[in-house]
Amino acid sequence: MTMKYEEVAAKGEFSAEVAEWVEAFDEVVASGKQNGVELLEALRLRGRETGVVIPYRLSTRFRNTITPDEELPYPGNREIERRIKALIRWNAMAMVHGQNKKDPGIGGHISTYASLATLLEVGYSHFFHAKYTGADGRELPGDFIYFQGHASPGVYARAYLEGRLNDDHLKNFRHELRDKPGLSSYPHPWLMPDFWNFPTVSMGIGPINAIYQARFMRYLENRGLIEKTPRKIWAFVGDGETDEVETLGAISLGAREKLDNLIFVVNCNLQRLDGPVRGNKRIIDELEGVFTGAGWNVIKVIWGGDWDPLFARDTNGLLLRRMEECVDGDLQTYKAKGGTYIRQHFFGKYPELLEMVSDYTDEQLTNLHRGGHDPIKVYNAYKRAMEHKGVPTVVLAMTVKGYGMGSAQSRNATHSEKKLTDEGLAAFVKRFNIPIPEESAKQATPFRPPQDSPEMVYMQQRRSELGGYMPTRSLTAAEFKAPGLDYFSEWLAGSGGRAVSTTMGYISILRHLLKHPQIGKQIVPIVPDEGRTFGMESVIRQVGIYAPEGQRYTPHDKEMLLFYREEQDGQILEEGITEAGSMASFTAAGQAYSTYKIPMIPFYMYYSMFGFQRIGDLVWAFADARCKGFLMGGTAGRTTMLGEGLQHQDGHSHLLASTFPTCVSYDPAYMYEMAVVLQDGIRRMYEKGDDCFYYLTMYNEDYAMPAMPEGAAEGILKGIYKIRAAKSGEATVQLFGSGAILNEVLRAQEILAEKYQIAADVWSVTSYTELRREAIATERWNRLHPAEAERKTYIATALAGAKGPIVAASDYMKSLPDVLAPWLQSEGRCRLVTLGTDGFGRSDNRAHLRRHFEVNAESVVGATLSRLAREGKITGKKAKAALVDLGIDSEGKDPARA
Ligand SMILES: Cc1ncc(C[n+]2csc(CCOP(=O)(O)OP(=O)(O)O)c2C)c(N)n1
Ligand SMILES: [Mg+2]
Repeated sequence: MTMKYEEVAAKGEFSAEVAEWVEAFDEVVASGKQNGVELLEALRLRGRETGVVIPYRLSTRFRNTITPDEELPYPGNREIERRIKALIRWNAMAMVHGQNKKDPGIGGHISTYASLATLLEVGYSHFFHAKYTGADGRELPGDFIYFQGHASPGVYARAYLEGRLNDDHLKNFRHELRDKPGLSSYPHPWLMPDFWNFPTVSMGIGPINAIYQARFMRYLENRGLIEKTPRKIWAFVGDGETDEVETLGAISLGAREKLDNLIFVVNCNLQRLDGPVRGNKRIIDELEGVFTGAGWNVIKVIWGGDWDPLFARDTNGLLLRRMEECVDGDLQTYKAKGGTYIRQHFFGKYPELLEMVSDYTDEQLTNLHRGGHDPIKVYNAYKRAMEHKGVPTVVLAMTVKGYGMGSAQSRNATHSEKKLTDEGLAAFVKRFNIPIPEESAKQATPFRPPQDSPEMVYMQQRRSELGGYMPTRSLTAAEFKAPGLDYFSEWLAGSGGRAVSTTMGYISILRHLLKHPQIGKQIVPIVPDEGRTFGMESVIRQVGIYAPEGQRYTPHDKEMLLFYREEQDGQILEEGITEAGSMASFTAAGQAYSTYKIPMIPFYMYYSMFGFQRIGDLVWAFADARCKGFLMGGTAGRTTMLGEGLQHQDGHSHLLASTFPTCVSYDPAYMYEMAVVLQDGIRRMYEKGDDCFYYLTMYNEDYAMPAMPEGAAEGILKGIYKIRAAKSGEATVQLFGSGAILNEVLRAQEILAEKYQIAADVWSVTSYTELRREAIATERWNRLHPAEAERKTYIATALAGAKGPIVAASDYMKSLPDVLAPWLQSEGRCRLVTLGTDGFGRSDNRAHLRRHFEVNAESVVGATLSRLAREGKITGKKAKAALVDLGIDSEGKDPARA
């Protein structure tokens, strides 16, 4: 063992007595490393007892965690694997380069995969299991891999060699809209549903989803829904990507819940897009500290094997010290400039080091590898990671961005490199020994050796031993029968005059669903520390909160009926205050129908304000992953969520929801509406198999829930139905209401009739978004079929014969009803008058909030009369007097601007 400490001791920093102690320690270590660990642990305890506490250092020396003497020999054929890797490198490069030559600006990345190739290939040849075999011989799903998204050309290139993709695919990289099938830029299950599982390319999304995936796997195991297998979740993460809060923000969950099924590999190529990740520091040191602090097992793979002989010569630790003097910016420059520069500036700093490499040529110095490019080092790191028990492992692998790309290597601009020069391509082919003529090289022609070549045989054999190709996304049509509408009869019947909120109503539906004999166990209630606010105590009592270690304490409320119950097989995921974490759980559960072949039905309930606007990018990835489930936005509505004010009162989540192509959103007013939507949602997603998800808003205002009017179900689902026709006479005005504001609209109908003798119909609009989508689709069809009979939109059909202006009010922004404006025209004039809650929320009670935002019954009446005056149906004078009468301040501040 090298005594690096001697170097410090030599400077006289330690006393002779300390030196003796260190010597004794060395002897203990010589008798076994574990003995050394025990001794240090004992000393630490003793130190604490005697009051000697040293500050904890979370990063160790800048060298590999695994020493050469601990390394296991490589189990594969290195030479063949090197050739396979070279072929993949070439095809990835040829694909991107070729496409950019043909279609300048189409983009793609070549330098990230160049740095990642060994890290992936060692996995492909020796670790990534496509499937496992269960105890009864059944085939079980394999490992999950979260690839660095922009390394996808390398993943495609391997699939091409494997024969899963053909030349046409490669030719159509980033050309998805042609007659031949194309390859998506990045991992998008939506676009390549047989290939990709996990969308990763938005930085930070992959890592947090991987963590919660690992936890969800344990959840399914602990609940007995899947068999325990040694399967792993691998997440390949960029070092720049670790800047994202999502990447590191949830790592403590890994150790807390003992997720030893999770392996992070951070590709530390020291660069991001614009420049160095930590030019003035070392990202590996920083990440080592962060992950160690979070309780992970950290394995550093910094230096390649060709440094080992130099370390062996480094008897006084000077080489390591020199390495530690360098910051990442230096390390990047060395790789960009090569051997001569390295000799002069790295080794040249100390004569002893210069001497150490005097028998090395400049080329040899150029080619001193980094750990992430050395299969033996990587293999050993992965092997340890696989075997590590109790906590997750992070492999911090130092690599070179643009590895092997000649003058483009390790340059700040490397990330954006899409093409090499013709000479660069020829040099690449030569360097990696690709057996193609120079001319083909310059044309960036893909190359696949014959099926019976040693490389192909070896590669196929490795994959077949590991269970098949990866990534692969597949579905097995699971038998699923959704409960019928009669299962929800309790909510269709109304509350019998009892005042309840839709939130409470939802909780009672959830409890009912959890009891369902078939699908009950597949329901996954998810909540971020708002369970009690939402009245979930009864659900906690019913199915328990998931806690992998059970409940290790006696809850203080144990004697109470609704105590805080944690169980190893608890069904609720109570995530704590993390909407991102909750969303990641929702994602793991929402794609379980494909990843685990179990159609789990997640219900994620949260404050609607902290949904789309806070974690919208995770929702986007959720949609990309073809996930299913129910987002339940609680305490919805800018005026219904009272008291809390500006940052709590949501008046726009429905607009945000409308931007997600597969999100079906509803703003139900009554429980029967919610029941109809939930029933149909389960049927549509799980029985019919649509890859969509639902967003429902829920209010915390108590009011009586009416029974479902006859025949309302279709309209509820389509987005609109007439809920109360004018009591007497034909209506001359149409009123639209949604969510809790529907009650205000119904009150307005009465005021209009009683005080102003105006007959109005009231419509419940459950989804402006769905109505608009239908209308757009119908309109598109009409546009594309000008010679055929025009089709009628649903909104037009529903409103057929309904006369007069339309006044719409909701607890959301005016833009929401406005999305229907194009279909609500009459004689060149828009019939629609919109009331909504534009502007920042305020702290006050509902009556004041609704008056302020002009969505109370009086405002609806005022808006109606005002419009009738403009249409000449009543006099302006009468309308003006009415406004005064209704208590509306015509000169008051505009809430949208105030
Ligand atoms: C949320 C988000 N922000 C920005 C980008 C643009 N982007 C793509 S790759 C990249 C740099 C990635 O650097 P790193 O994670 O170190 O990966 P490397 O390519 O170096 O392996 C950036 C900023 C993105 N994809 N996602
Ligand atoms: Mg990087």
